[in-house]
Amino acid sequence: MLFLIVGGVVFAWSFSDSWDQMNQPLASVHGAWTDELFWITMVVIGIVFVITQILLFFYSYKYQHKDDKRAYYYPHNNKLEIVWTMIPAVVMALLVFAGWKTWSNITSAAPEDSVVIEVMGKQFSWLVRYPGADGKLGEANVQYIDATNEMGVNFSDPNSMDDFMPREIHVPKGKPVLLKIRSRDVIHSVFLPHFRLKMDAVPGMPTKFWFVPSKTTAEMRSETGNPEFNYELACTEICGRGHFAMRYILVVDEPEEYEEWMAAQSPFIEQNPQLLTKFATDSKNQVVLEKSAEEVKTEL
Ligand SMILES: [Cu+2]
Repeated sequence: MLFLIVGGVVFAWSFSDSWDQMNQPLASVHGAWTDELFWITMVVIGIVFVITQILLFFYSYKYQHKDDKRAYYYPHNNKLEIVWTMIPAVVMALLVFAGWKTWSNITSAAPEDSVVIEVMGKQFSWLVRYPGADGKLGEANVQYIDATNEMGVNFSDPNSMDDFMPREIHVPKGKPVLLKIRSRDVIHSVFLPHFRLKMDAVPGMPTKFWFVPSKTTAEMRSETGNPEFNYELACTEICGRGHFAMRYILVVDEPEEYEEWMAAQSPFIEQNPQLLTKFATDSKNQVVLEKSAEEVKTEL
């Protein structure tokens, strides 16, 4: 009985103590569906958990061995078997069905007018790329990766010319945002807790996730009363020694502010023009690596 009481108190304490960390304020449209499902599931299994734990400890106390007491022989009851099989089966099926419905809504195709952002995990940081004014990400391939071109963008692809790699992610409030997720080395995982967004970054297997942010960073700062508040992208897959350092700031702007920010960004290739010389291509459009600037100039 002591176990039941102490265990119950610790259980309740762990809930209340970590409440704020576990329940970050919500800032996305689909997050409301996730939260609803989470809380329905939590309440259902919470009630069952509490009842079964109380019975488990209480019965083992009540029916403990006594010399003058014999156990009642009660081998089988079909009705009871059916009841305790059917009820959990139906409840589980309903929860699974609701989860599947919600998940297929969340992972439906992103709207055409989504803001597209590429996020690439590497040991140990995030690399982020925007498609620029043309709205098209240039082609990328691991074979193009070098110390400067960390995302392996093909700079002979015209679509790459206006791609930019900012130090912070900016997204507009109320507009759909599509994250195209890749990894360069091991499995990482994109986690944006305020948006209820989590998706693995898997080498060789691009993944994606789209969402609609519903609160700007400024709104969240006044809601939380914390003027320093920032949305954070964290890696949520233990990926090596520097895993803890994989932190990236995400800013939700009003749409006008977002447009201003976009206009102020300059293409990656403008900041690193030396990459162009590496990407002088032959007729088959194959990259000739490590060409000097002089060689390229003479060829041109
Ligand atoms: Cu990681």
